[in-house]
Amino acid sequence: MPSTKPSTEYAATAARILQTLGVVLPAPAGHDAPLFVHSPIDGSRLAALACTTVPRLQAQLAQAQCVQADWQQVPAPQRGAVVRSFGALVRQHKAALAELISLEVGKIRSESLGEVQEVIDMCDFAQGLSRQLYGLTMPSERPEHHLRETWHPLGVVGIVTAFNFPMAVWAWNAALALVCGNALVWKPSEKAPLSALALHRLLQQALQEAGHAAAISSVVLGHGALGQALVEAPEVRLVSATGSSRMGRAVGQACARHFKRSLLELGGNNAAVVCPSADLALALRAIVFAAAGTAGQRCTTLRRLFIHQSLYADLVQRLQTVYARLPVGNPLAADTLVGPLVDNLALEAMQVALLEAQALGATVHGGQVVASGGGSYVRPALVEMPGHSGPMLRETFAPVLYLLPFADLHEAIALVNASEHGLSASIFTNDLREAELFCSARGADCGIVNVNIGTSGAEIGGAFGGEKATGGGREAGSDAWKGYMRRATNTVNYGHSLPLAQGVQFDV
Ligand code: UN1
Repeated sequence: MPSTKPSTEYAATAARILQTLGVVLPAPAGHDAPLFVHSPIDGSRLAALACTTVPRLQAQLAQAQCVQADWQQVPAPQRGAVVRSFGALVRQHKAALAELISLEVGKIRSESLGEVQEVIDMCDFAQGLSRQLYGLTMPSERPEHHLRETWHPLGVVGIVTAFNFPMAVWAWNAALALVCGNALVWKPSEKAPLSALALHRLLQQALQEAGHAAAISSVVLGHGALGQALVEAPEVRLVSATGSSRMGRAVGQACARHFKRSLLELGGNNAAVVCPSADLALALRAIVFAAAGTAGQRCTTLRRLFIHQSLYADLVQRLQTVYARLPVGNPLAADTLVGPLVDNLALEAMQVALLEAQALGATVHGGQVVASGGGSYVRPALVEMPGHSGPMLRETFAPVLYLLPFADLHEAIALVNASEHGLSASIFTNDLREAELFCSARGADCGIVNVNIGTSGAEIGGAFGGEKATGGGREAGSDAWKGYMRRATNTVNYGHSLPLAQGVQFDV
């Protein structure tokens, strides 16, 4: 897959974007191991950065805790105004930010623009929310008493994000955490620090223009050990972590040890069911975007497809036809739909999964490695499985779609739920009963359950997250903001007597 630009030009383009945004990259000192950033497009180096040391992280956390005291006193609508200004800056620099995402993680242009749009949407949402941090009032059982709940800032929030959504997932957390009155420390993926530094620079600008302290939000760069130090730090009241279930388990356990909150958004082995009444042309488009879009590297990517036996041969044939002509290549090229995998390890994991499936007797269509001159490009794979087993039971972060026929919807729902993860599931049907069953308590056991759309590409207005090994956290819309605040239940006695609840008598 030839690059459309010589590799040095990618580094130059990234440097130009960062410079326009006013980002000063942390330069590595001579004796430290630098963090090398590569472009998945051709494997070329984009930058070498200094990692944040643990003492430096601790200093940033101490500063964050210090400014937390002031930030939580700023009225929420004023905090919302800062998030609105940040969103306006992101709008202004949308194209440059999107280009940086494409360079650093290899997304096609349209998807990179979509990711930046998700940041903007989140800012709009959070700004509106800043006037709607509602608490309930409840009737008290006692005369002349008032019972209500009030919501208060929680404290410093640590945000750990993955490479595949290097801007949007932080924005889901940051926009809410900020209007909720919390300071932030962000550890982005070591594979995508430039996107983080660029986006964060705009937040710094918005904070500065409104006269707020820079330390309200900061970025730290490094590997797992730094993330662990962030999670363990006493200043951090909530850790929001996106990534593998293995990482999430460690984060969740560490948070539990310190009685701090965790908000986990982990893997998904997402499934869709195609029923006999489905609109097949619509289902086909939805399935291909969900399974092959983003080169299979979304946590919401469709990985398991259960097709009613009456349609199986027809739909698999149609999928094969579409898959065979999917344009795989340089994500900056206008007609590309499938860009590169993030690195060679991802490519190896995909090949291992395909070999395992073949050893079980599966038929694999596609999945070939595409010669690229540096990047890890593959043709998306369709895998006809002999049963629900082997690699089909785990999340491989690559464009592999496992296919299995089913006879009865209840059987298909059981297969959807026979996964350690519980992020996203879809049904394609025109039968109201089937659709409602799938969305009901007897249906898919996921955090996101869709009808006649794919498993990926959720809007920010709904709460995002899933069950089981997906971690149980909810981010973005709906009432996810409550995770970033502490709730106080207030009982106010405005009378002159002291009746006790539950009729208890205690006269002294
Ligand atoms: C992720 O892959 O971690 O629903 C997030 C989607 C996107 C977010 C994915 N809005 O696919």
